[in-house]
Amino acid sequence: AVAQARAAITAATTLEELKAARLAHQGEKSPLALANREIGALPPSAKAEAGKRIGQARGQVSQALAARQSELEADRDRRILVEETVDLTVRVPRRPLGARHPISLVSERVEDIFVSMGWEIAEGPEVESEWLTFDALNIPADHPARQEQDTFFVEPAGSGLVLRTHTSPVQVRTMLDREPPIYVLCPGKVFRTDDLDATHTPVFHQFEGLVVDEGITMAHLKGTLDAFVQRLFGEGIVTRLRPNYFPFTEPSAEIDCRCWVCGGSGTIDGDKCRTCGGTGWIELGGSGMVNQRVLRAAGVDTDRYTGFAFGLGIERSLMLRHNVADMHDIVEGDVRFSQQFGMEI
Ligand code: FA5
Repeated sequence: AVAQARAAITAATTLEELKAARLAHQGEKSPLALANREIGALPPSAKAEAGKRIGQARGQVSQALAARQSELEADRDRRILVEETVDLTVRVPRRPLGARHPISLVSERVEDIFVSMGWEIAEGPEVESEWLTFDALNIPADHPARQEQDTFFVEPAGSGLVLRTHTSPVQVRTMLDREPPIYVLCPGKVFRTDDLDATHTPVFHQFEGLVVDEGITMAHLKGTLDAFVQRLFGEGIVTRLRPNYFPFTEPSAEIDCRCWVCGGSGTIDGDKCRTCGGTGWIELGGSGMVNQRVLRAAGVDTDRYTGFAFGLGIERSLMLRHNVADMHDIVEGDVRFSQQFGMEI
């Protein structure tokens, strides 16, 4: 019976199997337990000897069980240590990192360029008064230019508030706020009821430049724009000033850059270039000498001071600088698009 028990105990490879072996060889129905019970029926002379032998046998079985028990427990502990190991070096999925939007990067770069020329940054609200957005800029209610900049009006009708259609109201705010000499850059978000297409978006960004000082001429405007464009886009970039009309500047000029997709030819493989609409030029913004009427409305002494101003689209600047062919990429907010630009532009 001891040999059988030992065999069963050794054969047990798990704690469950050992439990079964213990029941079979140490339990109430085990051969040794049965033998123990039969001692009572033996003649008195044989009782002591039988009791001793069965006691020894039960002791041996107990020992074997205990030994196997601790072996199997040690096995189990080792296995748990391996199976439940925490590997602190494993790469776990993290919340994906975002990226700074290139519009922010270009805006900061433009600001840096002007700040390095000694200009200051000025800001104004996106919900702006109609008076500052239009009237003070020589765009009265019946002026056709008011319709040209398709305006979002703020309810209720007649509130006198609009979502600013350009950054030019910040010009007026600045002139009302401080005395010349004024050298400010006003970056910000603007809104128009334009449909989203390859070169337009209803919410876009402009930066407005304003200089008011003694003896300022159109030559200062041209020199400033040239210096700026060369620093933002690089040496080779070609620009042109095209006579134009803005109510708030006189004379006025459109600032264009040569189209970077078709190289200025207006066609790609015989088809009309979609980026510049076949003109070979991309319009960057408007500029001019600040209209005397605007200076006067803002309380500037026009006998003493003249000024120039310009307003450029940041989206257009980004497209030009980084060969972005479609405005959709800029507004859709796909982090993979932003990631291409890194942290600095
Ligand atoms: C103006 O907004 C004038 N305030 C600019 C100005 C300032 C002129 C100071 C003179 C003196 P314009 O409407 O042309 O001008 O817009 C300026 C630039 O904004 C455009 O040249 C273009 O680069 C950009 N822009 C206009 N509409 C959109 C649009 N829907 N999406 C993206 N960019 C646009």
